[in-house]
Amino acid sequence: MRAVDQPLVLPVGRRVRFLHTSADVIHAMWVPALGFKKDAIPGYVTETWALIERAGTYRGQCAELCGTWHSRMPVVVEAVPPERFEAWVAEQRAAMARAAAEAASDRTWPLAELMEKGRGLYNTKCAACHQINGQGLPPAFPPLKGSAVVRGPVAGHLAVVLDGRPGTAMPAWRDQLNDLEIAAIVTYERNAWGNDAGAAVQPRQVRAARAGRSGS
Ligand code: HEC
Ligand SMILES: [Cu+2]
Repeated sequence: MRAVDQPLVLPVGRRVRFLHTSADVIHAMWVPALGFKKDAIPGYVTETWALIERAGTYRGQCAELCGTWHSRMPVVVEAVPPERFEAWVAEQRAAMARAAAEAASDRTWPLAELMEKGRGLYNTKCAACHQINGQGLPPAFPPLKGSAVVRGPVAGHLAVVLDGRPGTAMPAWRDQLNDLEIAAIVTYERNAWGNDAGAAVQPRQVRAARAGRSGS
């Protein structure tokens, strides 16, 4: 419960400025060894800084009681020499550029490839509520196995995923995931756990669904 998928990599010996905000409720990312603790508040930007003197792994967690998943908000900072930090930034930029190019391409993806990508994304982004086995935790979190939305028309399924269900815990994923990621997750949901659409949803369908709603 103290490990993360993506540690925060920072350079030693350089003053680092942190800008905090939140997309949902108030959190406070706190790494005691670095001395900073500041609320991250939706609609505000708060600021702190640190100067890390020694390379190594620093651990922390959310220090503001923020909801059901408060116990699952670890922070891991990997402090590395500046040259390694620069190399890491360059790698991240290159990976982001590759991912953006891949997502923007007009390629038609085979079902199996979307299922593979979709399983990984679903398990990290959606399974906390809907569960790995798609059965949800009723009545709070509905099952997606056998769901009328997931087994129904693609347009309705995409609308729920893009815009969420305002007033419920179901978030809008429009600004969190790109077209390829949403296509992969929706394809996975439609073909996993005995849901048997038998067809893929392509990134271009997600692009069209986005455009339809925003009107811009
Ligand atoms: C924080 C919890 C949470 C997370 C994370 C979450 N959902 Fe949901 N989801 C909900 C809730 C709650 C509902 C039911 C909303 C309502 O009452 O209408 C829902 C409903 C849905 C529905 C409609 C199901 C139906 O039969 O009405 C779909 C489809 C869906 N979610 C897909 C996703 C996908 C895809 C992801 C990940 C990208 C995701 N959800 C992540 C909480 C969550
Ligand atoms: Cu939190």
